[in-house]
Amino acid sequence: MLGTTESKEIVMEPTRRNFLVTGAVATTGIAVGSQIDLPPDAQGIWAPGNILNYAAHRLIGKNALAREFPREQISKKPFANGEPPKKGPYPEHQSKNFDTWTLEVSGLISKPKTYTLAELRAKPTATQITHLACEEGWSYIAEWTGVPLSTILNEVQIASNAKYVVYNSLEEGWWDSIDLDEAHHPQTIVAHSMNGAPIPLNHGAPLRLRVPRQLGYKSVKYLHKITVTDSLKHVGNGRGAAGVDYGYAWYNGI
Ligand SMILES: Nc1nc2c(c(=O)[nH]1)N[C@H]1C(S)=C(S)[C@@H](COP(=O)(O)O)O[C@H]1N2
Ligand SMILES: [Mo]
Repeated sequence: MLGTTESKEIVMEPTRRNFLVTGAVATTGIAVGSQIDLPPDAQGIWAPGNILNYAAHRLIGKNALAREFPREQISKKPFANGEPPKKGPYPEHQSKNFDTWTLEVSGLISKPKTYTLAELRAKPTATQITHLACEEGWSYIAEWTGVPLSTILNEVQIASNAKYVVYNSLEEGWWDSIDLDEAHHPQTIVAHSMNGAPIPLNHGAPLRLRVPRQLGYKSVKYLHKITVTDSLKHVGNGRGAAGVDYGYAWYNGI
């Protein structure tokens, strides 16, 4: 699972390292001055790069849009990385055409809610044709349609001290989180359709959080649970995402 880009950084030149550390210290100063939180994975050897990347994006581009493409550029054969779970509750939902699938929303909100798939499909949608890039090097362009995450957050009424949205796959070991800027961003959507049809199994049926401003691994498939929180310290490994343990940065803006 360890991305090659990350492993390269282990042998980085001392000068580059100094630059990163200095840059990160400077950026951390700016970030603190601008009241940007440090990313939850600002620990250990990746801290300088992680802090730099996150703070820079938050300072200069928090409302920037991910690039969108014309329909002709949709990939004919999008590559699916992996298959849905063959054990646990997933196959049962699949055998019922996902009629039993739900999305539970809880945490620091005043109106906890468990959405059925039908309820989500009935909501006003946002559509985007965006690029999904894996850290391993391949990528594809697809059209995604779904409910803006902001619509859901507004409905459940998040608390004023909320800071992060944690999201879980029904697939064991896959969870991640984003800050509220990313969560409210218009291109962050709870996708239920891909290229005009329900999301295919291997691409995350029936729901996927599409986070097009970051690398592919943030777009968690088989989405079934969302939790709003003020801190990631007590969630899972305390570092914001399952993938951080495998060397994926918590924030990886593109
Ligand atoms: N539940 C789940 N979500 C996941 C993954 C996964 O294995 N399981 N892989 C991630 C990675 S590393 C990438 S690059 C993309 C791949 O999306 P694709 O299968 O549509 O190509 O999904 C991300 N979301
Ligand atoms: Mo990936």
